[in-house]
Amino acid sequence: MKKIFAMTAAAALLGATGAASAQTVNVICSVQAEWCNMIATVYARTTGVKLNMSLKGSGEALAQLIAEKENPKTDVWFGGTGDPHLQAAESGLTLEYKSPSLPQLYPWAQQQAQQSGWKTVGIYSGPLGFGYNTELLAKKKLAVPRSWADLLKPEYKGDIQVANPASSGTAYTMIATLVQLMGEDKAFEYLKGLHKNVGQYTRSGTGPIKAVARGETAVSISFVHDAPQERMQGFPVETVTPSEGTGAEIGSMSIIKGARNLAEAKKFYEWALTPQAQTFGAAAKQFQLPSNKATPVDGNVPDFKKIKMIDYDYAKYGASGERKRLIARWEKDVNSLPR
Ligand code: S7P
Repeated sequence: MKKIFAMTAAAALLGATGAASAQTVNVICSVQAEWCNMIATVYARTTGVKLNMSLKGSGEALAQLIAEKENPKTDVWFGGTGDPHLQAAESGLTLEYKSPSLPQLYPWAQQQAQQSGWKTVGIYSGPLGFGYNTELLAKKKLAVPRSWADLLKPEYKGDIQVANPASSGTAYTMIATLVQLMGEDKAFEYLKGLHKNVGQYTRSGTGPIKAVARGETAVSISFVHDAPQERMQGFPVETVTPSEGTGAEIGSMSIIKGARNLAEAKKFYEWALTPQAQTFGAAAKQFQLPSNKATPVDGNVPDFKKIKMIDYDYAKYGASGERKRLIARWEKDVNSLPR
């Protein structure tokens, strides 16, 4: 019902400008498939413009954009953690574009745009935490982990999943969060301890919460907003945020430098910043906090006021050199160790 309402609202919004056209926009979509597919359907119906969607996690999306730098095939990169968008901006992969809608966005979304030299913009935010399978924890007689420190306890050995930071923006957010919380050397000592308890490093950031839902692992390090969708499907999934504090992503959107369909890319970008377009996140059961201040906030969106958040330095940890250096250190100091 909600979904139909959201589609109707978007259709009304676009009705005035939605003349049929044979245009297409090539989009790398780094949110979950349901949201990507919903906006593609609505946008085509209401504007006549086809969104050619390629679904990729943030780390993989950045790798693709680097590979196509000399001959870009993508027009817009929609969603995904903000750090790789900042790295893309710094590497000259994305186009400077100052949206007239910026004043309608929360300060964190505007700051993301400013820090990138107007080459990206925040479209949502969401905190990092732990997902857990209530039935599996009970069966294994394990307590709910409530702190980063808890995850090092030997009883969780093999029962924690997190993504691989070399391929996942979610996992990079974890490393950057720990470095800011503990200082770099202590954070890497921590990551070595965590490594002993990790049963599997997944390719994508959403893999671990899905594994929790299916009962393949008891605990995941995941974005908290990715859990309600699993719960709504009947899986016994709950989340908690670590008592020491945690970081958050600023999910972002960028126009690609050299975009072949630039005019249409800008129209789609503007649409994606409207409150109406941003309702499709929750309609597709994705519960990040939308960046437009006028977008209604669904009750499943995590309440940041109740979470101990660190003051995440997006500029520093989104810088290309820093990101590459920390990932390389993780490969060398942590991933090379036996488990
Ligand atoms: O849509 C859910 C979500 O967690 O996935 C995005 C992102 O693609 C994760 O990428 P990685 O696979 O590289 O970790 C997040 O921005 C988003 O909140």
